[in-house]
Amino acid sequence: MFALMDGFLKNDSISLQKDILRHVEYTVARSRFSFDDFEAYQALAHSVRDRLIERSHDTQLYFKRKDPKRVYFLSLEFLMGRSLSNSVINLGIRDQYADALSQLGFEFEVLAEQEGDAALGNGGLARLSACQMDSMATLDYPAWGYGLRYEYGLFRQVILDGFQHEQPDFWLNFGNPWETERVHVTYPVKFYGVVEEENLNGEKRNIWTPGEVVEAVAYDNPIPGYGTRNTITLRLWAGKPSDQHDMEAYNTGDYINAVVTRQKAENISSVLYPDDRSFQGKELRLKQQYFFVSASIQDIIRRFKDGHTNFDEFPEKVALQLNDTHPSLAIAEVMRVLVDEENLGWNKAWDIACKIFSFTIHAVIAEGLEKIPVDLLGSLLPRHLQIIYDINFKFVEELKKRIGLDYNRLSRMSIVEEGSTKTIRMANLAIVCSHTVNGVSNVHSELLKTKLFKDFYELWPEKFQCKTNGVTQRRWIVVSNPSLCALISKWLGTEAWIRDVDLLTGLREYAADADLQQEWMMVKKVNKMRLAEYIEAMSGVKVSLDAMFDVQTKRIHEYKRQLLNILGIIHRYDCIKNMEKSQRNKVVPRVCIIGGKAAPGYEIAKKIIKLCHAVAEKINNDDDVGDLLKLVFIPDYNVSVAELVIPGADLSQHLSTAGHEASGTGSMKFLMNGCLLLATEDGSTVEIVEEIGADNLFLFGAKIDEVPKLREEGSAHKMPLQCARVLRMVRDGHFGFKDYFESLCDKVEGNDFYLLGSDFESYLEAQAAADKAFADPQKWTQMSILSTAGSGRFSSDRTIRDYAEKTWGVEPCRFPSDG
Ligand code: 26M
Repeated sequence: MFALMDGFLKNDSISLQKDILRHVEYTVARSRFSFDDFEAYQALAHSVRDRLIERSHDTQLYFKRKDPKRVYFLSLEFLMGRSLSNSVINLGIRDQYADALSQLGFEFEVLAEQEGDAALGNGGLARLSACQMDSMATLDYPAWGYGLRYEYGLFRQVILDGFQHEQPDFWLNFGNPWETERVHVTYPVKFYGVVEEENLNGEKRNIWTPGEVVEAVAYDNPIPGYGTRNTITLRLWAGKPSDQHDMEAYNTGDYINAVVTRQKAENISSVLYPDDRSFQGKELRLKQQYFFVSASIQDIIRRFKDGHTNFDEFPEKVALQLNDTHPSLAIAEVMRVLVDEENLGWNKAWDIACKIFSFTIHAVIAEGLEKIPVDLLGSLLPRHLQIIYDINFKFVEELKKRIGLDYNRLSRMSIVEEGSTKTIRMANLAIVCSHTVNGVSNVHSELLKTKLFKDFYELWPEKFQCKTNGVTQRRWIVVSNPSLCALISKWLGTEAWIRDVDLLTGLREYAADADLQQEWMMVKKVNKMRLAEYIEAMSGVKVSLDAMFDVQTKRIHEYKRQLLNILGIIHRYDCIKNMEKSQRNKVVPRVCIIGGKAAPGYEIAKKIIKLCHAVAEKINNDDDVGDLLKLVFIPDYNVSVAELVIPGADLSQHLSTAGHEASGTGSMKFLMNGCLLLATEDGSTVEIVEEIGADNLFLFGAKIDEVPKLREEGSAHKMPLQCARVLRMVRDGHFGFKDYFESLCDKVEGNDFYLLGSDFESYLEAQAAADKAFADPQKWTQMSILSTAGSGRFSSDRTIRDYAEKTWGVEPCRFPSDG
């Protein structure tokens, strides 16, 4: 089996060239003498795909032979972005491909731009899944990702007259060269119907007769590791009509209806829910959750049974990671399969379930947690509702023995919430069954223990862990910032930091070195140039490269306070306008860049986008201000836009009201790219401060424990004058649309839940400190180098190693080859 250790395919540039031409001719079906950029991209992608497939096969066969414990990462969202550059870099053959292409008259970078994003997720949680897949592959863990193959990814944001409009993202339109459809890997997934108790030889059995069956088909997406031959798989499920179920309908003669019903099956995986806030109790969403969970569990059990007969060994071979509550029906599904189909008996099944699940929470507030109406669950998944009731009954009985008849506490901890609509608390279910529960930063994990899940922490302190988030330096430095990557390797004298990111601390000793600073500034300049070109192409605004590029890009949310940023920009504009002309040469010029999508139903967030455009319109057309201040909104922010924006940023803003951002991962990407942070002490920022020191970034605002008191005090009396003044400008119609913006102003001047008023002065001070630092290029550059040097802790490699060792109990399983 290992005779051809490094595979059939050769990677020298001549072989790659032939390979690309072969794909032009036979896969893309164009003449090898005449093809355009897109066709060249397709052929190139197929050539890379061949290499990925070979490595996946090798990896899977090797895992099968070694039979290690595997970890299965269950997530309803993965924001993978583009795959081409990332793949060839991880395969270690980017330069060879670039050579091959240039001989054919094409440029690698240009072809890479042809690829669309795979945007099967909303924001932080979804991009985190993608970063973690990269780390699991690179660190050689025997891991699988499981998710849904949405036909429509996150909506495309189109701005018309400054307003957000949503357009469907039919991303599979031109085919997807990275995936492989596995026509033989399909499972029936059941819905609706009835459960009947049967007596079989004196034993009670629950028989679920479904009302609908949909087939789940696997689509495999290879995830190559860097510096290893290991290539793991992200398996995404798509809905297909099930023949098994249709037979009856055809037999009854209702042919037309039967065909129409078949079509409905595909709806399950058709569209990603675009809200990253809360649960709305929609049936289709619940169907999506169960569909992907059921197919994944069937797949995992099939793999286990291929080689094992005794379920006692299951926990030694399987770890299941729940990415938030979205996949937590997996718990009820595992119980159903073990009890109803494998006949293990409840206690044994429960014992197994409790050993395999672990659970990551990404939410901060109780309102963000999923609660499924019992009526909905009972109609869609009648057997699962029974199982959840049984789990809860046993849990509450046990709890009574441990804590006595404290009914308040019992009802808080119960999986079932009584009330006008009875619901299932998915987080409680996940905590009860998981052996470990973790938050995504230190402060968030503490908050889980002291507030959100205090009762559970007191019952099971040993379950609670912290896994501070991280991002992959392969995507966020090597792929997106090749010039910085080369510079770092040059000064460290090695590329080893790409796998061993702690080595970045080696840059610290050169932070004051004039030569490094010079080269560092050059790299930033080049990246700013790329970004400036993009801005001009998107918005027509010309920006000065000497200005500070100040960026806030993330989903639009009230708690992330893009409004604070915009009010600060209005204040800056107002100051410049009121300044003596002779004083204006002291102003540090700024290009303020804001980008992000608002959930389609989130009215206030949409108004913030409109306000940004209205203010930009005014400022950018004011010749009196010129290059001293520009404001641009970057439309349709996604992974590939982030790859362009982040390397070009001088300053980035992370303004969440303290206590509201569980972690925040954008900040880590900016940090790696030598961008200085202006931030509140929230989520992972607290840990970033520990790594790089408080004097290496610009902190402001109320701290987490000050927030409740400030809220109690109310806002009116502490509204600073400058803030009142900018709000007045908005109210007076300085930027037009005064009626439309009224409700935004009311929120700040009303109860000001997100504390814009009370943080405003401190925010302006931090901004002034940033201006001052930027005016001293040496100092700024040194801080920039120290930011990158201190970013190693925020690599997803660290996070994943921690999960593997402390949560999953899995070990690396590396295919024996040179890479
Ligand atoms: C739930 C139900 C129905 C439809 C959508 C959802 C839903 C989807 C995504 C709810 C929340 C979702 O994401 C939340 C999220 O992205 N949380 C962020 O997770 C990051 C990674 O841990 C953290 O860094 C951020 O602080 C946190 O806000």
